[in-house]
Amino acid sequence: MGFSTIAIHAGNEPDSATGAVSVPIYQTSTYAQESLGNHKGFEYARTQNPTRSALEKNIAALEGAKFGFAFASGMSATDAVLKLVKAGDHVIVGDNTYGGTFRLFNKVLSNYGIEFDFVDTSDITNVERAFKPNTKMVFVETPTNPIMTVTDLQAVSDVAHAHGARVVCDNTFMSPYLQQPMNFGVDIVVHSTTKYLNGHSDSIGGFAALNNEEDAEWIKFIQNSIGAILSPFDSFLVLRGTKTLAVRMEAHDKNGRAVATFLAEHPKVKKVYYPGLLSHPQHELASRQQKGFGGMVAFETGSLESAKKVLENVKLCTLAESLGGVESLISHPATMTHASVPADKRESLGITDGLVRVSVGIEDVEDIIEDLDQALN
Ligand code: P1T
Repeated sequence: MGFSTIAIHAGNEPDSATGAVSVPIYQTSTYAQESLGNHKGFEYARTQNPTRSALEKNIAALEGAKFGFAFASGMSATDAVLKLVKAGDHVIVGDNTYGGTFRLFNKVLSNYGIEFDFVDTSDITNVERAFKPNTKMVFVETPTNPIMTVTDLQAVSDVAHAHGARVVCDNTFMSPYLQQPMNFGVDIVVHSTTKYLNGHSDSIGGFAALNNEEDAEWIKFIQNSIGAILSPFDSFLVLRGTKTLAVRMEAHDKNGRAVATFLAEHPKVKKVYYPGLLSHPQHELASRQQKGFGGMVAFETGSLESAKKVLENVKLCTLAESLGGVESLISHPATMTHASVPADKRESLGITDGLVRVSVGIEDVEDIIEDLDQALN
């Protein structure tokens, strides 16, 4: 079956009670039991909810995974996946993840005896060198937020598996439409469904998809034990969102390419970070690993002052954190999404005070370009 058919039908069976074509929002905390221990597979809504189950089947199918779990946010999905490792274990992480992921690993989980090393995973020799006898997981984001560095997922999977470690990929920037990490040996895919999967900037959520049954049992146990579940209403919204994922991603990709090309030719722009450009150092890898390049573009204006001018003079693009919605958003990574990354580390990664990030929406692209042009000028 094709991607759009799966997106529209997986998990979306007509409701067994009423025949409703759209999966209902089961807004309930608990379920009546006919007699003691005799129920319809649903006992308590932290543990199971039909709206959430439908979404879990849907996104798992889109990632080509057997199991899927929906969480209250992207961060809680990542946190649940990190509960597969224990105190004394070592995790290799890409050095340019979303700032919140860095914060969770560096400021929270490191307090519980988990050891993290942050390396540039776009160079496989850095990954090879970072392995220790206690390495149990490699966590990558590709392309990275916001510098758009691409990691070779097959190469990382091969190295990690040779060391008996799991590979986790945060696929938020691509969505399963543009990249399916499991095709390259990745064990677990995480998402902030807040972004492209929901696609309409009206829900916070997260997801973990995987094939290993034992790991899936543990993540399900964690989901129920900690309770950072996606609500029925948010599950409904994301399920509605994924039905149009393919058409939205095509539009984001088309507009993203056009905006990146425009920026690359603009005299006020010093550098553009977009894997779809021939000048991107991993353009060839991105072309092989991804079905497209998506709607995330970052560019260097040269100074905080120049960045501020762009950010404060746009009219169509909205100055806001987040990404992946139908509307174009513009942000300043150094003070917004990556403020929790130390300044010297930010600087070395290229997250300068002059860096601006655009989540290119699906408006008419001439209007987005005209807006950026007038703000730059
Ligand atoms: O916000 P939340 O749903 O918890 O997702 C966190 C997250 C995880 N992974 C990636 C790659 C992300 O970009 C994010 C959230 N990012 C933003 C809010 C942002 O503007 O970049």
